[in-house]
Amino acid sequence: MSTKNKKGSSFEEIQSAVIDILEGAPAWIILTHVKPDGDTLGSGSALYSLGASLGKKVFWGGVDPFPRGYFFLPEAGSYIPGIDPGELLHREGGAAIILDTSTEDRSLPGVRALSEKFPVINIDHHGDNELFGSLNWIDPAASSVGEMVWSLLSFWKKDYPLKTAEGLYTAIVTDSGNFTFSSTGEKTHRAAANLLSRGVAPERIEDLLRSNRSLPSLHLWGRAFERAEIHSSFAGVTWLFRKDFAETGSAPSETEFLVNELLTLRGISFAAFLVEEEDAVRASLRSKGDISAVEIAKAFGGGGHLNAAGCKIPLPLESAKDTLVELLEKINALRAAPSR
Ligand SMILES: [Mn+2]
Repeated sequence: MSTKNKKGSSFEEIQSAVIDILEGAPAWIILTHVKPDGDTLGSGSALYSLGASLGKKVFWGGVDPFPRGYFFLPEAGSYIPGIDPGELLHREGGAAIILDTSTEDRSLPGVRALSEKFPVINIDHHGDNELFGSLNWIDPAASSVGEMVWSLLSFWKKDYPLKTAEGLYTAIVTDSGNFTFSSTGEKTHRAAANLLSRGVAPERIEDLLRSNRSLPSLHLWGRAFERAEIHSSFAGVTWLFRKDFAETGSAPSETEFLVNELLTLRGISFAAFLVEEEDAVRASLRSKGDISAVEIAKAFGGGGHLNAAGCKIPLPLESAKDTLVELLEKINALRAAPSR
């Protein structure tokens, strides 16, 4: 197993450098990615609780509003939508910590420029991370940033509050697909076991996460399920129009995990969920077996992990879907060809 990051330092060296910055900084400015998910929010909430317990001035936020489904996170109430990290770093000093964010585009504008003047710690598990921090800790083998932050705190030998443990557990359980995705390792389970020993109640988190659905979002998912199609016998595809959100009264954030349902179709090893946005279509892609979701995302200028990726297709929804289906047919033809 490699312990080197892209800059050639071992994880222990990077973790020590992260700890030095966090210990020395009077203020922590924690940043989550666009369309925030359970990993970025759970890890962010966890670090917020830790910083507060250490007497730091802590701020956290991101580009987008806080999604309703995660209001239960201990520090949800302190999240600042549209946070201005530049203004905070100038005013408070300290360091910024960017979580689960592979590209500058997915963070707040100007973050890369800030890293020339201030400590900006980039913690991520996407292999295609653009290393835009002043310190970059990238571990593509980790199931989640939650797992990485857990290992950081274990290495640090810091005691931390239950709120931190709950945030980390939420991050890990959501980003590992309840410990089922291929990125789930022994360390993922060790992290979870340790968090349980610190008082996390898994059934409580599960109940907050899943039994937390709004009726409009159930109607929204129904529309997507009704349209679902199978292409080239291996791909499940569905989509939502902007009007579906308006007509059902759902928020854009209420589609997290929808794409995973397509992968439960018998014989299906690739899933694509398309959402019409103002000027493009946002595609969430999932895969298993020999299909690479990230390769398909890259064909449209996107990125992500082997089995979970995304991209933006600058076309009307129908054309975006047709273009994707054509690509899937080509992939299917290549797979069907006898190997030699
Ligand atoms: Mn993640």
